[in-house]
Amino acid sequence: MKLFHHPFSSAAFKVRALIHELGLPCELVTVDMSKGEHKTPEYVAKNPNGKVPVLEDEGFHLWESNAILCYLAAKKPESGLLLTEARGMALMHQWLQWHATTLSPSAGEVMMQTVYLRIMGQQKDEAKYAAGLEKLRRDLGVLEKGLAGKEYLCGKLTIADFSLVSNLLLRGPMGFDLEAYPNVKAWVARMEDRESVRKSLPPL
Ligand SMILES: N[C@@H](CCC(=O)N[C@@H](CS)C(=O)NCC(=O)O)C(=O)O
Repeated sequence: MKLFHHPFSSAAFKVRALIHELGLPCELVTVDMSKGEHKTPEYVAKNPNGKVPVLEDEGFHLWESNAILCYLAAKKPESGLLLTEARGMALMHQWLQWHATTLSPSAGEVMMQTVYLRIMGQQKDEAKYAAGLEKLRRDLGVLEKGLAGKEYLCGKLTIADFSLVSNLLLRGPMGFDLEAYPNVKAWVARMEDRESVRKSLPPL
């Protein structure tokens, strides 16, 4: 297998972490987005969205990081990271979809206005940053309630934990902390304790 990724992409981070967690053999191919490698015809043939990550497995191409997590975890059902029992599976997808539709866009705006613009040598737009941060705080409130009395989102470790934590790892450079969200703070610390997560962190 090959994973086309970028070290600073939160969507790629979660896939790298799961690959390490599952011990799957996979070559990491860095896509140089500063050179527009993610928009070349060759790359767009793998992912018509022109985004990272993309997984390649014997001619099969898969994009959307949460779908990639499902595919990889299905290769190792004994890991228990992909829930199959009706309520567990539904809860896992609830969090994966909430991530894709809600947490990832708000965290993405904050990430854009801080880490990405800084890498590109550009100034942040303070109004967009403040708006992103407000949405992110609202989402952290939802996560805080979801984690009440639980070590992990679905009661046990699943791919949903790898997915959602991906947006909170660069909180320092993104300019927020988790002090107001003790359940989230403890859960992130639990995830950051995992070797698979530590090995996959962006170089910041
Ligand atoms: N929903 C997608 C998001 C992928 C995504 O937005 N990737 C970003 C990096 S985190 C990217 O490649 N951006 C380049 C672009 O939009 O041109 C997923 O989860 O895989």
